[in-house]
Amino acid sequence: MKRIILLFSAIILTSSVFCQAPTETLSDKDLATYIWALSKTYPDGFTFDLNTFSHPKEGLYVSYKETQNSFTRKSIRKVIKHAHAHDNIVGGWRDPDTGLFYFDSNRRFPEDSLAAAVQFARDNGQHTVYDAKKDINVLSNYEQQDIRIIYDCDMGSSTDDLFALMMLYRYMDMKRCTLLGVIVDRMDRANADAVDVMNNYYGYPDIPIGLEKNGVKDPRIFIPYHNMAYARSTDGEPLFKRSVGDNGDYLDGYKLYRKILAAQPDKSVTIASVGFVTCLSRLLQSGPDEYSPLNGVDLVAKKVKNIYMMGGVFGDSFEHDYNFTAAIGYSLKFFELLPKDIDLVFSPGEVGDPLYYSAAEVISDLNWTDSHPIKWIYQFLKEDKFQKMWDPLAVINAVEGDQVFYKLSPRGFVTLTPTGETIFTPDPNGNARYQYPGPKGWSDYVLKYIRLMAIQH
Ligand SMILES: [Ca+2]
Repeated sequence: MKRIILLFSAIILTSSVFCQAPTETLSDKDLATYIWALSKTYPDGFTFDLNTFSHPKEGLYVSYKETQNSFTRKSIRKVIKHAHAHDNIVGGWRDPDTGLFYFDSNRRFPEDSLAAAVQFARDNGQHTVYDAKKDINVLSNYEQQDIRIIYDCDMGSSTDDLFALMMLYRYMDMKRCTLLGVIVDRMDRANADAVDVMNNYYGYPDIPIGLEKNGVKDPRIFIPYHNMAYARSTDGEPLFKRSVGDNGDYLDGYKLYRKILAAQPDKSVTIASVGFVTCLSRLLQSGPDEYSPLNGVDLVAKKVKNIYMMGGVFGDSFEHDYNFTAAIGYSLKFFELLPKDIDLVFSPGEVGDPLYYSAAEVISDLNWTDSHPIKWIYQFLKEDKFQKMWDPLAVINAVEGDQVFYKLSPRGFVTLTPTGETIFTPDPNGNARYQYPGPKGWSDYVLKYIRLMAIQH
């Protein structure tokens, strides 16, 4: 009954009194009554602009630490006072663990200032940044973990490899991970040159790039963007900056793995593998060299913490996995040699299947610039396909952490058959888990999250 009365009072307040009254004419006491009523109307949380007396429709919002722990009706006055002295934004959220409703004063950032908002959240001990336009919360990960990632992709075919790489740069901007290097496991230096363009475009020109030199011969190409690095303007100038350039060379992919791993602390490296496993396979089969006296298996066992892979077909279906089948000899060796105490998390294709990012949405999200490598692909190749966002899932999972964004299967071991089927055998001591497909709300959330990353600049 109490709840009904309070809800009713909130509706009355909203509809009859305050909407007609300019905010500045209200006393803080009246405002506090209103904010209290809002907490009953929006038990899951709200953000409220005291200037416009409305729920904001855009912008990023982060709570100030000064109004932390304001969970009583009495404390709302203090929150309002702080808000008046700052951005005039008041928010509230309910802690599901304690049932307490917390009120806070918020700072507003433009939607394209995610890194600044996350930094502010971290400085203020806040777990989340709220995006009002997309109605999603972004984790600030303020208890910063030391996530060191090697990104292994088959750049030069589907564009989801590019979006996953874009997300890694954005995570770097937010200081949520360190990208140690990019391995291109699709042969042809044009594919590594495309990464060189991306590194430069996103402000990380020195991230090392390795290139597969003895991998899958002539793999299928879905979208032929491999010449993106050599795009020129109408007056003949290169469109995109590069740091390796035409005369530079790339280390063989497995060699770069060895070089990077040897220099890292033990059990510290996360690998996000979203292409073939040729370089990983050659790494495991490698012997001691100038970078490490260890063979590949021992080097991986010593340095690698976990691997997040786009691939695998689990559950009831027995289909071939494209990434593994295209390089079946390498893939079989990879599964055979990978030490069984390295955590493996698979993102099967079916999980990313509902994540359509249309060409129109991509171009719209990148409308903040005329010249952009991904936009170029969609504009100049007249690429109008929907691209499923398979690869970003492995990156998101690697950075956001287990079970934050996704549900995983119980543990087990995964083996690969000579025909490319991934077989999962449940075992509580197993090193492998796979991601379950999410509900529609989850797919919408992830796609919004990828799109929020894309508009940052
Ligand atoms: Ca890929």
